[in-house]
Amino acid sequence: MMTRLPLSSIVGVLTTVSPSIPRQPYSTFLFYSSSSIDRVSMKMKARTGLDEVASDGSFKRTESVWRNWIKKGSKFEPEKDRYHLYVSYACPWAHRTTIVRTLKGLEDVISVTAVMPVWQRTKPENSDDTHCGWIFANVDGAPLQNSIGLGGPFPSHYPENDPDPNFGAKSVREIYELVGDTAGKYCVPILFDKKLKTIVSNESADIIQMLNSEFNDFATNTDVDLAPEDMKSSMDDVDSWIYSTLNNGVYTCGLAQSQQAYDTAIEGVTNTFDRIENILSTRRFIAGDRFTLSDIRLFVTLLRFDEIYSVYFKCNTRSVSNSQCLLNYCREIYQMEGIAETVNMHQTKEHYYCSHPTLNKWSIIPRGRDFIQLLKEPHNRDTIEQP
Ligand SMILES: N[C@@H](CCC(=O)N[C@@H](CS)C(=O)NCC(=O)O)C(=O)O
Repeated sequence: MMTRLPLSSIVGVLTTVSPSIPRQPYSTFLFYSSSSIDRVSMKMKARTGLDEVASDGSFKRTESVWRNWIKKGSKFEPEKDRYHLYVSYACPWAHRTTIVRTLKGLEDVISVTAVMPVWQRTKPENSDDTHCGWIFANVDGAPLQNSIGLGGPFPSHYPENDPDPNFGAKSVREIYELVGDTAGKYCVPILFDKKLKTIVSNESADIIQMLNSEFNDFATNTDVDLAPEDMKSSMDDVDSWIYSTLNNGVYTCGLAQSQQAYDTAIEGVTNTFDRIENILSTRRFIAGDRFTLSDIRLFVTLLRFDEIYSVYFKCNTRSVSNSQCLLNYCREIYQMEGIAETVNMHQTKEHYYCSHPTLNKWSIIPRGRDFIQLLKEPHNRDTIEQP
């Protein structure tokens, strides 16, 4: 258990298929053998983000399916040591939850386990099952490579990652199977109920709201309210366009399977980048004068932008380091108490660059210019005039 988070071989899947094979809707799961392009098609839901491709080549994220809510008097009572977060340091959606857990002072209330960064075969013993995804640390494990046996070696555990403390599961997929999930993909974050042994939610946008408002009887920082009533409409507004064009837009660029899909997505990323740089030149925070959940949602994307999205997802029209307001905005957030401990750029880069052999077969990790070092420098956000 983390004490201080305080925080496919998918044999030639989809993107490497012969041009003679038509692209399939994301709801159709395809397996190709790299040598013979031997096609087996099974009608089932997408099981990894790499399969979520519409017929025009654009990435379409599957909606989260576990959407329960923790509330006093409900089946899911707020309680100390009842709920567990499964996260990845790499995942921006999961990162939202660990930041809120830290800022609210819920480290002793909600336990956390971070999975290992590089996706692996989740049923390696079954040669017909080519799913790849998140696995837990294995302290006795041999060094790993990527899911097609290249790259690395990657350790089988890091000091910040632990085996699954609840069930000894080897993969996140096992957690989903344990609760009888039949619909979704095997993603993090998961807010897990240890008492009822089920998933409460796998939607980060909901989890961060619950952590903010439902655990005040146990939180250390009850005075921290990251979604004040009078800011909610401004937050909803910025969240919606930032989600579609930037938080998810970077994935739509990076996972596009047609030039047209990429062109549309990069236009959105670029315009939003300029729009937020402009907003942050006169406003200290994205939804107004106070730091809110909307800033956390934006920060986790900006944090990964220069080192990963700009390079790996081809979002190279802009960079945070060349955008003065955005850079200083990120510095201010990174330097807030507890936030730096939720960031692990090493595991984040290792995940992205090494988990999708169709995008980076040899799992080479670009060196970058040490964005984290830039975030440690002084910021100027206190010079922004408050209304
Ligand atoms: N809507 C979800 C999205 C979560 C999500 O897509 N997580 C990714 C990691 S960044 C994941 O676990 N993907 C697993 C996969 O694609 O197999 C949320 O915001 O919580």
